[in-house]
Amino acid sequence: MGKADKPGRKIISGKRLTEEEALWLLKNSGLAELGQMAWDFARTKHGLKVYYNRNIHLEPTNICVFRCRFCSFSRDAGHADAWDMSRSEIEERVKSALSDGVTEIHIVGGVHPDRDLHYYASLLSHIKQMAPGVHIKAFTAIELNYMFKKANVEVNEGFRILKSAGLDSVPGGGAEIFNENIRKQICPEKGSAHLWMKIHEAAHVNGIPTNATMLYGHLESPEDIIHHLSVLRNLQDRTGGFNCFIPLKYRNYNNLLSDLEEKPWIYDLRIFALSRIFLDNIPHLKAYWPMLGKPLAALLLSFGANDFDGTINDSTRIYSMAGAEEKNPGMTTHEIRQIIEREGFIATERDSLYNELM
Ligand code: V47
Repeated sequence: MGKADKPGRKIISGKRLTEEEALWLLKNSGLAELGQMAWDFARTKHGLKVYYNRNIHLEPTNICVFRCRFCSFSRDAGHADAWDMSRSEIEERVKSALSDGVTEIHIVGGVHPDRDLHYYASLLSHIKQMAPGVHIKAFTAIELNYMFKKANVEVNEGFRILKSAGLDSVPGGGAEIFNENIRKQICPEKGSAHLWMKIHEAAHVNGIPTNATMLYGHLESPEDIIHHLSVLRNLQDRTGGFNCFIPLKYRNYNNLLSDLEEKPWIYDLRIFALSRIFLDNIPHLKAYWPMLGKPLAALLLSFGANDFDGTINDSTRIYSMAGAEEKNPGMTTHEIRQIIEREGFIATERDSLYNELM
């Protein structure tokens, strides 16, 4: 590509970037230029609003049949650090979340060898009975595929069962990076990119909105990043079912890829800004603070992110076990609002479908 500002001019005129232009920008654009485009794009879409919510994560178990090389969370049954919550333990957590006024419970965990669709449907019904007004966002595509297969239930039927048990939406995990060669190196046993897409498409077709993620900062190339974003943009053109995109920065503590250095924060800014301008059809971009740390998540609000995620209430271990700065992540809404407002934005509480709450 010739002129440095060619794709930039295209963005300003409201046209969609091609893969080639996006790749050029990711490789060649100055950070300020890329940041400015993402800023303009986000302001056009959301003004100065930045969203947050009141949520907890529930990680019922870290016992997992897979050994993804980037994962610091999974353990074999019987390991000293393995956990497997009982129903009453889960009940306690839901009760405490209710008394904290949460509006969302995000459930993900290890792919437990003994748990199938019926186990999880019963868990969802139980939680929904206790907390009928709370949105349940649950299970990565990889967990869903395993539980459907184990119960010998076809995907659409599986979603119908989970939806009637209380599933409201599906989180974005398990996407990692869609290039199959890299996937084989970082998570050889995990389902393919095609499988991840198939599950999300089926969720959308069954009226269940989902999120999408991308694990970056490990072995992937700039081409792999653009490929990943492009696959998501194409599916979104067909279904419109993605609410939010969440780039997840690879953290290197205590896993089988620990030899890889973490990328510097300047790379995070580029990934977020580029994602914002390329994914013109996915409304929200989340800076997930428990993974990134509060200062970096705050900075990313000026590079296209418009969602800070939530209060968390010290309920997730995936990222603290992987080396994230936040060892017991939790914030009050007051603290979240202060961070957002200090960066010059309008802190706006949302529900899980991005309706504003007063
Ligand atoms: O798929 C695991 C990632 C994901 C590491 O939908 C790691 O709102 C970095 O998807 N370094 C699960 N990342 C979490 C997830 C998520 C998180 C927050 C919000 C939402 C949402 C979804 O966590 C996994 C994997 O990509 N992950 N280990 C690690 N060492």
